[in-house]
Amino acid sequence: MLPSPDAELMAAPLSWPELEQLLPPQTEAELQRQRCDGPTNAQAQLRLFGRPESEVRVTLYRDHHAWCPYCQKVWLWLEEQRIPYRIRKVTMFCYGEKEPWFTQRVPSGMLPALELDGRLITESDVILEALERSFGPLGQGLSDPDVLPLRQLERRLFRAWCQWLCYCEGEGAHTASAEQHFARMAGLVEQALEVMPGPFFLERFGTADVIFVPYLERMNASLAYYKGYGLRRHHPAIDRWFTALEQRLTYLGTQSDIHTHAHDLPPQMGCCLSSGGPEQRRLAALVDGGLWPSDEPDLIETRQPEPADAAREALARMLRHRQRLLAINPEGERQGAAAAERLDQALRCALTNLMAPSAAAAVVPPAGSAAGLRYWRDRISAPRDMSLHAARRLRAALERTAALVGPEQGPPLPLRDRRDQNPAPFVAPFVEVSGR
Ligand SMILES: N[C@@H](CCC(=O)N[C@@H](CS)C(=O)NCC(=O)O)C(=O)O
Repeated sequence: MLPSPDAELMAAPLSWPELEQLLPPQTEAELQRQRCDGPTNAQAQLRLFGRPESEVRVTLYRDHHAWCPYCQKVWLWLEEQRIPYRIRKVTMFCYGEKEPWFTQRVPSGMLPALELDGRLITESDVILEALERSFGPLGQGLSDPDVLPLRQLERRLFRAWCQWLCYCEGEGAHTASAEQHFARMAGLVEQALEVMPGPFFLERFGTADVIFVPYLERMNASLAYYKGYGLRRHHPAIDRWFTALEQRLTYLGTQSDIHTHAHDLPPQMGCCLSSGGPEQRRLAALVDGGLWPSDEPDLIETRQPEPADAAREALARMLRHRQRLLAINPEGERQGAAAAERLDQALRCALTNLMAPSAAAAVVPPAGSAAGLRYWRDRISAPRDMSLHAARRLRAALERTAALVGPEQGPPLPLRDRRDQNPAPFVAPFVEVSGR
């Protein structure tokens, strides 16, 4: 006899050891080796690409959360060129206190910074120039006559985006003209792509593409969320470019998603203003809820199909940090032992549901745990915590599980700063990774 849906709903969540058993066994040494030599990932402190550590000449200082666009540019360049390098992560002003060891070296605290053969360099373009001199350009280099006009175009597009995103609220004439100006600039970007035989800005993938990556990714996310504007739908050549980029493991390791950018940009940009129409509000609610069909035309964040291990990746990352995740949730320990126990059980329910083969067989979390589950849903950050697909899977599982017990939301995400995302509780003391 088939179990009734009610019986399925009554099922208990898996215990922590049972959840651990759903993952293939992996030693810490294997994990570190994969981070060091495997595909691009946000957790590595050392990248060797199979080479000896003695070859490392570069240290990249980038932000903990992978929110800084200029850091992404340098990070992607190093990954594409497979240059062995160390990574030291630094806190941005908007989410915590700058590390004194960093401000001693870079008094302004600005990121990215890079050490090359012991020489400290700041300003992302100056960094790329120095890297090109030492290791050769990525395709056509920064000062190539074909690349220079593309760099200027990227800045024009950037300014048009800022103008629309940060200075235009609602649906008035001012907003319409900012939107038109942005669409014209994006049209110029399309023309630049369309004259090429392939999907990239020049014949081969190179510096020009790397320069466009951080802000086109942020434009795609923020314009969908704050303006209801689907960049990839309105501009097919830009969509083709993103689709080709998504074939590269280097990009996938640095790629963020719509939810993360929608909420990391306001404190970085000063503010992001919503157009407030019905379509914009609908799209923003879909993103915040964490559940939307992957073919929603104005919310295309990837055209890569979901990899088979997306749920396992999310589970592994949650298990690694579960104690800290439980400790920082305001619905937990600070409310007493019963609340802590409820939250522990709720998280196990969500992770059990994440791994369940069918959404119908949902384990119901304890009453009163919806806000705690949504607190985590709202704070998963890609690629800091996990890849885009894993993050999407996990948000959906948290939301589906929370919805079984109620509509309560967690505290709203702050706009002026993201001190709720202070990395301090998660930061392992820096250890020089040495020996292989
Ligand atoms: N022109 C600089 C801009 C760098 C920049 O604006 N960095 C920001 C982050 S995106 C920063 O480090 N701000 C200090 C902070 O937020 O902590 C470059 O290209 O490197």
